[in-house]
Amino acid sequence: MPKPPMRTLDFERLPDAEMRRRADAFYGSLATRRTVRAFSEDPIPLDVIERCVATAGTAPSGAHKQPWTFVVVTDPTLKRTIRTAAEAQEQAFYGGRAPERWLKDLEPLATDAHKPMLESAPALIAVFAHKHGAAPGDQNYYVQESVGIAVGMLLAALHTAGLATLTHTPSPMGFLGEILGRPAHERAFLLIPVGYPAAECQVPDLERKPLDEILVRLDGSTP
Ligand code: IYR
Repeated sequence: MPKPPMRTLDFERLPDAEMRRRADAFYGSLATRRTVRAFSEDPIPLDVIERCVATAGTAPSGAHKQPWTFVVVTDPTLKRTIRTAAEAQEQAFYGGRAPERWLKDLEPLATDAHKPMLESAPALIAVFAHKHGAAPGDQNYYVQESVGIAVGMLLAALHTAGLATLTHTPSPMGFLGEILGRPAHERAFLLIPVGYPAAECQVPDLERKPLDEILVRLDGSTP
């Protein structure tokens, strides 16, 4: 078998102090990210969204299949159609489809079936995961993981660029592919309203788990 083409990695080793400075700076910035549910209608520079989608597209993926499509919706009519369809699902969810326990767990977030942000946010990014390739027999691998990583990078990029987001998951989300005319091998993964927060935007007063609760160290030093 011939060897696949390879090239030398472009990688810069940094001094420890600089690594810490960068890690702390990135943490400091991302720690201020909050999910936003009240958006200003002010327009945003759309090329910034496109630059952030380019960052998402640098994510690793199973067998480098890059199984994602990001549809940026700014058309007011389409946004309204999406809102109407999403609210129909949410009404069913909050009105009985969701188990009591789930609704109780959502109480601290103060969410409900009304989704005005799907119209007020200047842009919606609909993320689609490719269940398989477009051509017959074309497989994809670790699709959920790959698209999840890409979305994480997208959210970080948008936050870093000064934009607020909501990771919205109307369920089921099949209506998105229909409204946006996506091919059958693409499955709606997430709907992300993007914009500036509304003036006086309120967010739940939540705590994040401390490092000691999320990090396990197995360095061989403890008996
Ligand atoms: N999709 C619904 C419900 C919802 C579910 C979870 I899990 C959340 O973290 C937040 C909301 C909604 O968007 O309201």
